[in-house]
Amino acid sequence: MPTVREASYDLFRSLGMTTVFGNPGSTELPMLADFPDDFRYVLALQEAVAVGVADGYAQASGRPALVNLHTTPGVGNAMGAIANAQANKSPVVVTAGQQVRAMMTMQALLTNADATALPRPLVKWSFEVPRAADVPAALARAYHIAATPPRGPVFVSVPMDDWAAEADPTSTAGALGRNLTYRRVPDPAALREVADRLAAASNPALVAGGEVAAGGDWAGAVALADRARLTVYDAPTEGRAGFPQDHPAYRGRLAPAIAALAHQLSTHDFVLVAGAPTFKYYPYIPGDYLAAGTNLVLITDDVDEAARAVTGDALLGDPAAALAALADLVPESGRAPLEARPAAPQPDRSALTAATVFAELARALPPDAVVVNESPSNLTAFHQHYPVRQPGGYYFSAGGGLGFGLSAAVGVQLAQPARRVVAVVGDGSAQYAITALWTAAAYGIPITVVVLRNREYGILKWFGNLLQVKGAPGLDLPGLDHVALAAGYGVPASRPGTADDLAEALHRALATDGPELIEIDLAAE
Ligand code: TZD
Repeated sequence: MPTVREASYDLFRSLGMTTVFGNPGSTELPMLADFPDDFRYVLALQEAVAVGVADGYAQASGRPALVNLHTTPGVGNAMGAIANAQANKSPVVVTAGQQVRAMMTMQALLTNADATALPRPLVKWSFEVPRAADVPAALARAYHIAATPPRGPVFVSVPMDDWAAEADPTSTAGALGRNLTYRRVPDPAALREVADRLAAASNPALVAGGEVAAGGDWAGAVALADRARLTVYDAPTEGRAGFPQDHPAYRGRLAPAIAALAHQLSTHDFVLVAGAPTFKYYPYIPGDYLAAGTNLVLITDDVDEAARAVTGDALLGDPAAALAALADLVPESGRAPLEARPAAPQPDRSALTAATVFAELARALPPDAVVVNESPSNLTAFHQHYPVRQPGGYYFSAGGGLGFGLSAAVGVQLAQPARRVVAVVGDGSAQYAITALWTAAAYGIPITVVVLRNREYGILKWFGNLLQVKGAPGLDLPGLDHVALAAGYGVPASRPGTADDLAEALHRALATDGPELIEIDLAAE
């Protein structure tokens, strides 16, 4: 009779989850005992980093990623990253250790007193197995829930004595080898109606959300935009790109403020939003959600997203499949294809502004490179100067929790060894997951980290102006030296002072087989 541990590893293997991201404590050691040779353990030095790495890995591999955390304090440390994974719709299977069953009632040290309540609002399913023998069945259920759209994190707490218990052969056999098809096809009649509305519109637009390309390609979105002559935008505060940003029909990102967004869409009589919430706004600038003549339809596989949308009709189903189907349904438009916007003027190379840095990145990186962005005050400059050209080429945390950038870059690079991954992070943001540098160095993960040092929480000063807040403390960050920090974690680093030096440093970093860090002292625009 296999033990719970043996049966669980058989299950993980059958589900393709042979990498375990984690940070162990004594309550996790029974799970990690006799760790099988065909599995890989990726150690993070803090739990938020473990989950952030797994989030990047899950998104970039398109499959659930397995995390193992320490009991209460470990899960507690990871909460911000679990919130990010929820917003990113990232299928992360979080397991955590728990005290032995015999000592849970007396609440011995390391007992997670209310294990399932701890991460509850952030996960799709939170569970502690009533019977040790059913741990493999619970893990299988967790995997399938995480993988079903809308995808997201799940949590299973496992008492540490469960791993050595005998697995229930019947429930284990039931859990192994099941195949689920997760994609939901939209209603054909409703799709037909959307196709008719698109065809009848005089100036239709597509807002391509990140979920459009979550399956790894955006061909349906491109085919539909080309055929129906759609003007294409990114959704505001989106975590991924859903459309090639060097396509002539692409017009940039929508503003995250209510009135500004309505204004941007006001020339369109019909707007199709696919794979993004309508809309994720911030800050609050009140106004009408849409101009009087603009009609909107949302296509999403997230029931809650459809229900809470502030305006427009909604159609439930897989957004990529829906766009591909619509491309077949709509007639070829008689309108002329859109011409590309004029390119943004090349920034002056004499000073290392954010714009100069991003223009250098756009020059240096191959088209299939991946940028993980966590540089809050430079987001607009980034999108002006760095076009995302291939699916999966851009990640940003849709949850807004800092620490995603450095961690997710490590996970994306592990999932996509053939692509070069660059993390672009602010000097403030870098601190929330700085130990990810150690993981990158320890496992030879060849990310390039570009730290933009402005010695402040720049975006918070910008918000301070907007909100007319004066005299707020805690917004300056003097004295951070990332070249020295990188050295402490075993990552080679440099601080180029000119655009030419930066180009050379990037060239070097992109050619090495380990991580490198480049710190830029940002010049003001
Ligand atoms: N804590 C966490 C976990 N997430 C957050 N988003 C914040 C705090 C608040 N916050 C922001 O939303 S942006 C920001 C903070 C502290 C400043 C980031 O500083 P930076 O970048 O140096 O990385 P900028 O470009 O100077 O703003």
